[in-house]
Amino acid sequence: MRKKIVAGNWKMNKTADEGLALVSEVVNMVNAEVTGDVTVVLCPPALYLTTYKPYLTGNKLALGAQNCHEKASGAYTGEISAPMLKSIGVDYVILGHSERRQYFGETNAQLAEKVNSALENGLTPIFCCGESLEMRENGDYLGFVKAQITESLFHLTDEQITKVVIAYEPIWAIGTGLTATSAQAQDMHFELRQHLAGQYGDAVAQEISILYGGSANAQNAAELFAQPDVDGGLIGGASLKSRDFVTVVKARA
Ligand code: 3PY
Repeated sequence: MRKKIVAGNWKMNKTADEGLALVSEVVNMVNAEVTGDVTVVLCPPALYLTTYKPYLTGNKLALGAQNCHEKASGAYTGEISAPMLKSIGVDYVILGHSERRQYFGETNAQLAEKVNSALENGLTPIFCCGESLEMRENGDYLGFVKAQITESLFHLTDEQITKVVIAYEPIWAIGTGLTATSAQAQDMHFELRQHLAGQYGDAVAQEISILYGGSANAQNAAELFAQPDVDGGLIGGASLKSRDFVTVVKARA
């Protein structure tokens, strides 16, 4: 059975107090209302991780960071490493979000190193992939997304790849209000699982959770999650409102 996961990517939002109010609401709602088997990962800005950690009570909630550096330590001003995240009790780290690829120039090769560092330090990478609108309309978008996975993940062993969570986030659906239809999401997730099976075999591919991201929200989550290869969601805007986020969580539980 693949792990069902709903992760909230807060991006660069919320002051410390606003964030703490959101965490408290989400924790209370999840513990009171969610009975099914789902892991809920909160990914606030790194600055707040230590403060929020003690508030994540219950057995469903985990803490995630939005990025880490590929090196363990050194002269990299402003950066945060995987061992540092692990040392404060973080379990997950989002890697290769399209915003980091676009604004910070992250490459598939660099992301391979970040994935290695996360795994070496006992963090679960949530590895993001996805194509632009131009690519979807005019290009080999499937080949493009498969190459992101090949170049950043296919050096891993069978054991390591099963520790990675993949998030398919079409860039044209991020922050645009557009969402992939459930059929488009399922087609891509199925293709990505086939791609993983080609490298690692079907049994391993069946163990890897593939999340959908890109304007998933309280209205469309149930239909997306009903697809056989959609194992959960990486949620942007809707993770900033407790009721909306917990509605998404309940759609997956
Ligand atoms: C979105 O939902 O827009 C996201 O980018 C989630 O990571």
